[in-house]
Amino acid sequence: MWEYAPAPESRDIANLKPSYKMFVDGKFVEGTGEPLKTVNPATEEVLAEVSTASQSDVDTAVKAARKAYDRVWSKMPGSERAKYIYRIARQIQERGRELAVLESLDNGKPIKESRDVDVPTAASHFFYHAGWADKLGYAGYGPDPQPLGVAGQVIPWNFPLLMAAWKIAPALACGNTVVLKPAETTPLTALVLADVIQQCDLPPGVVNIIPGAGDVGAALVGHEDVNKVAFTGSTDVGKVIQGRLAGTSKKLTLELGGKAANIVFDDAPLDQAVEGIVNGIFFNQGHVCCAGSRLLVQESIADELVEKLHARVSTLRVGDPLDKNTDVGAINSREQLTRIKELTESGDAEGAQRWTSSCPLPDKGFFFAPTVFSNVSQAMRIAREEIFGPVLSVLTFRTPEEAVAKANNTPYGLSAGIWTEKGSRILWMAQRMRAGVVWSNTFNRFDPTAPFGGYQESGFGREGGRTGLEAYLDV
Ligand code: TXE
Repeated sequence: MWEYAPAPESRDIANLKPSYKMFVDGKFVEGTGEPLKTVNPATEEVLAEVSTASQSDVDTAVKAARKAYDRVWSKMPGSERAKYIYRIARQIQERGRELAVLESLDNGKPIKESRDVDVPTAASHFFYHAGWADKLGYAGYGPDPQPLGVAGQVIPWNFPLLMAAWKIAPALACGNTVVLKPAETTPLTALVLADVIQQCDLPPGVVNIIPGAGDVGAALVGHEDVNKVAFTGSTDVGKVIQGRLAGTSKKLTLELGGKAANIVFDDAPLDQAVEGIVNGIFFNQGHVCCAGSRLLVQESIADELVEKLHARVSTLRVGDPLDKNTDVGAINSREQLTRIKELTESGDAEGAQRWTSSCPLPDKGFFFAPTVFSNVSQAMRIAREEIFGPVLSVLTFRTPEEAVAKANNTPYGLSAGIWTEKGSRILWMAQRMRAGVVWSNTFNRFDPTAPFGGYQESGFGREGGRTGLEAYLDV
């Protein structure tokens, strides 16, 4: 039976402190909001108490960002801004172990993911955007594209450090200043990033990090002196923000939910496809906006593929996020676990066939066994709604036309995967898919050079790549 034996040194490696302050105008200060307690989802223990922002703290942070924008950051040559951003990238690398362990403690994700994906990708976003800071005149937007001003950024809990990097790096490269609100269940790595930023001597006020719940996010995005809003989170909240910003001059980008199709044709290399399917839905416990949560498999190979999939999923180890052998860690919060249970129960009620991995689950903490539903029809909730958990719905198709129709039969449109040996089919499919990213013979590959973002209810605007710069410039 699995036992939770937290390595005593993990708290030291993560440099975990009993309390954390918010970061405003270059200093760590006590917020005047109600402090929050952040919990280790693998043990349900409180990790630390975290200061939160009140409405007046939001105002103070925005004022600090405005002052830094007007007086320093927007006037600084791009080559100088680049030096600061490179420094941040290098510091993230140097403090990679601390950040990875802290991320796994606060979020619940397996250490091998925070170590090999979250932290290095966060660093690579700063490296990549540092490279743009002095080349914006060559980006094709005119000789001297202007920054927007103060960016108010709200991020979710599934990739706390990486989302902060996605948001902050392009904003800074383009000459904007930032007030960022991390998610209430995962504020810690963003606050260590604030420490990195302080150590890198960024001018005070260029980046401000203010923890808090949705009300703090609402105050930030609604603040009259914020010029640009970038939000990653649920489609429901994205719509509320879009409504509130209507009629204002604020520029908005939204990165919202998804219900991606991972499509497997009968000529696909099946073992490779199985790895891609597993990675597509069980990576980060399925808490991924672009997770491949709908498997569309060609009817002739459906039984064989599902059998192989069950065998492979049975080998996944669920448990202690800090164990290097863990494949699936903890669900980030009790609320999210409840949401996953409720949606999977709807799958049972609507007649889908549930298969659950028999791996033992820890007694404490928020865990959910990898689950695969077969006999899923398009009308079922598990085929339509974002579950945001380690749950895969299997549907079948006969022809490429049917695969496209089913893949596109969703209000979302963030990503998709296609598995086939036929290059012409990949191109044919990709042209017809309404999804911001289409992977072929791979899944969940992220790169700062590639623009990422959605169609339809998955949001609008792109992050990453040259196109991502448009979100932070007047072009
Ligand atoms: O999201 P919220 P939740 C989806 C996923 C998940 C569901 C709910 O399906 O099950 O959303 O997650 C801040 N104004 N995604 O409840 O509430 C909030 O404090 C401004 C997909 O956690 O959207 C947090 O910082 N900000 C998604 C952030 O918004 C507000 C990632 C996200 O929280 C706000 C997360 C408001 N009115 C969830 N209300 C993805 N695209 O990857 C809340 N917030």
